[in-house]
Amino acid sequence: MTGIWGIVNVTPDSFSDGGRFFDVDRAVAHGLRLRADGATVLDVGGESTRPGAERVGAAVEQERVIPVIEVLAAAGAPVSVDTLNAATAAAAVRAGARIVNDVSGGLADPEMRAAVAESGADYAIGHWRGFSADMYAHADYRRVAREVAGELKERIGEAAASGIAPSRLIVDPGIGFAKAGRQNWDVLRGLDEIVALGPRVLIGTSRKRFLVETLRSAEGSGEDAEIPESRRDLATAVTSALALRAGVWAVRVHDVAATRDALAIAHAWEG
Ligand code: PMM
Repeated sequence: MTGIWGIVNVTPDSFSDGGRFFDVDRAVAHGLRLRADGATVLDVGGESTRPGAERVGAAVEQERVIPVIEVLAAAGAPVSVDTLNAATAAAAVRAGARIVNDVSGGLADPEMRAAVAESGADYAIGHWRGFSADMYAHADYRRVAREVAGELKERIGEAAASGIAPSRLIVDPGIGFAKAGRQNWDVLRGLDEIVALGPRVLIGTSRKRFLVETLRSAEGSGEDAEIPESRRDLATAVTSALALRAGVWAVRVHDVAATRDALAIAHAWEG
């Protein structure tokens, strides 16, 4: 059964939940709600990675995520921490997180791999070519899926060399990270190259810009046309069903209930 990572953003500036959960109690309640909706992992993050986002320090990040992780883990939920910082990863594992979700795959913080190796947590490594502020400057590819798979293979090798057992790894092609528009579709179309790497595969398409661009183009509306959250969540759920068919291990989403339903239907189709 394809896993569902429910997104718990504890940031005041997340583009997709508008900072509504920037408060421990509310973030915890939101996480528990996602768990009840069918999330298999709750992915707690305190630093927005949306295009152009400012970085926050590790201290602020930990103030945001650690109390939330403590409560969710104590409630029995499998928790991952979405962070680029080794110190935050280590603190999160001490607070009960079982997975470190590093969208940079170890490139953002030179201490990250050692911290994860030491922690005993599973390690999700994303495909990444630079911080959000200028990541589109690196969106230059000849064959996107092949290059993403090749770079992830390097990250897998580095993680293994740091003492992280291959069975603890999860790989993510980093949809939207240093990839513009249709390059994301090229990655999704070539997911078999990522699956062939060996580790479990995670993907995150939820509410992302490339889905919005596709919906706008389908309806013939302009670049600034508003696409409500409900439509972005429906588009996301469709990608979840297609990800199941592509052999993906888990999808990372905001609307867990919609993806749960989409996966149930896709499963029934598969038989
Ligand atoms: N995307 C975002 C944040 N964290 N983690 C993984 N593993 N994969 C992703 O695609 C991913 C991620 C950015 O989206 P958000 O700001 O809506 O959380």
